[in-house]
Amino acid sequence: MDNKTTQLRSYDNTCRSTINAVITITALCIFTIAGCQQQGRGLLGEKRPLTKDERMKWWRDARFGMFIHWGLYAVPAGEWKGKRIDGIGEWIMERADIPVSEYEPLTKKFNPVKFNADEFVRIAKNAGMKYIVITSKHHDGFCLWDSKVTDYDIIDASPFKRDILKELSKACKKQGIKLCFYHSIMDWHHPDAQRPFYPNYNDTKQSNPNFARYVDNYLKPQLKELITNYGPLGVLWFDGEWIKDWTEPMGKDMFNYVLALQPNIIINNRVGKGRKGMEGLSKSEEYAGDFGTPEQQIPATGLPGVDWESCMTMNNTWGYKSYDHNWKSTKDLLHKLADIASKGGNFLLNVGPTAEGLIPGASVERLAAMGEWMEVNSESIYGTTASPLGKVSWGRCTAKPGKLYLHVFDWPTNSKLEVTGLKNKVKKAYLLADKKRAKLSVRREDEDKVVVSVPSEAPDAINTVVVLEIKS
Ligand code: H79
Repeated sequence: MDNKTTQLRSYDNTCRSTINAVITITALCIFTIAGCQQQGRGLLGEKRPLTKDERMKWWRDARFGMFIHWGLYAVPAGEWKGKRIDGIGEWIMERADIPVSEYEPLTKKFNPVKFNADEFVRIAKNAGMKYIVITSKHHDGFCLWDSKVTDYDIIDASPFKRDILKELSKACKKQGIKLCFYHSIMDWHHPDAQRPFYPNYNDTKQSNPNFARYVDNYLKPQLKELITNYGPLGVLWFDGEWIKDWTEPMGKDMFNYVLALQPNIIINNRVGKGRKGMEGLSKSEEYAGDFGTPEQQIPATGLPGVDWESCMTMNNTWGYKSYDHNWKSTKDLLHKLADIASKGGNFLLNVGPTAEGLIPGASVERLAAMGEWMEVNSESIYGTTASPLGKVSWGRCTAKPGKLYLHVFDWPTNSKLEVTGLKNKVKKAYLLADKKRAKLSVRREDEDKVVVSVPSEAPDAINTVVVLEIKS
């Protein structure tokens, strides 16, 4: 009964209708639900689901988060048996055709004694990030917490024997950062999942006849552990949903299962089968999930009413690779942050800690530099919505009620910043970095064009924000 009632309840107030698989539900169940909802309590004792807008509020305001890909793959760090393995580091088990019998012993070498959860969280917070999404379990199946349903975890299998997620959960709580988990649906280690497909763990044409057993006895209990013992969580970030065994009804069931455990949690669209490849947005509203997940890319435009988050690496890998030095510049990263915010999305920027437990120096430096910009300019990112001006020639634009933030990447050479597409009266213009908010003069040149007089030199070489207070 628990499953059925869960399904009914969780379609949240936007009511994604199609209440499937509940045809046989008894009147008793229905009365139970009605009773619980009237009291404002869920069946598991929590408050009943909020509206989607209420659930998404903190996430939409946050705009910037840290992705952490960390696991056994940090030990080989991109090399296997003396050879450099192409591709993303966390896929080395698949890319180098490593059997479980040879991959498992990496647990003995995973001893990240330099790990300091407070330091990880501090690095994220100082960058201006509001949430952290860490791999509780990636496709290789290794678990960063003390899972009761497996010994393939940090406590039972590694010499480290410290619960990484517990330490992060405490540090996040202390520093006011939302903790979120990435959890892979696909599992190359579990015999009832993709393990038997070796050497093609990612073979999308095969299915495992015992997959339902993996979902019921392993995947779901793990999620329950994570939500119950490490929560409340901000987001559950699923991945690996493209496998043949996983179906949209299973995705909806999982969505409901998770919401029943924590009604205000946010779940990405990879819980189901609706994602359009790496572009990441959902094919339609019919599919499960709260937000779209473009991977390593930024949509050309925003989509009104659609929540999305671009996840991206700073070099070419998610999991640590010792020889990947192809780092994006701070300028590029800050421009991406403004670009994403100007289209109404979130930026989930990745770090891949080493097997010693450190975030690579190149990442730390870039995050610190982003933090310096955010320290001055975060008002133009947090809680903003997409640009009402469309494309602007000199940079990007974000908005709040009564305010436009002009993110100027290319500073005008003649001290005249032209803003086209703006019919509203401009009440005041100033540089966001200017604490005194000294007025910049504004001249209307056309029905839909104003010109702001700005200093001859760009105050910030990467992105200077000019604020326009406008009459709505
Ligand atoms: O965790 C990081 C990567 O390890 C993981 N996602 C990020 C966040 C990732 N898994 N796979 N990939 C990245 C690339 C794989 C893409 C493919 Fe497919 C899987 C090609 C075919 C199957 C998904 C489904 C993308 C296109 C179709």
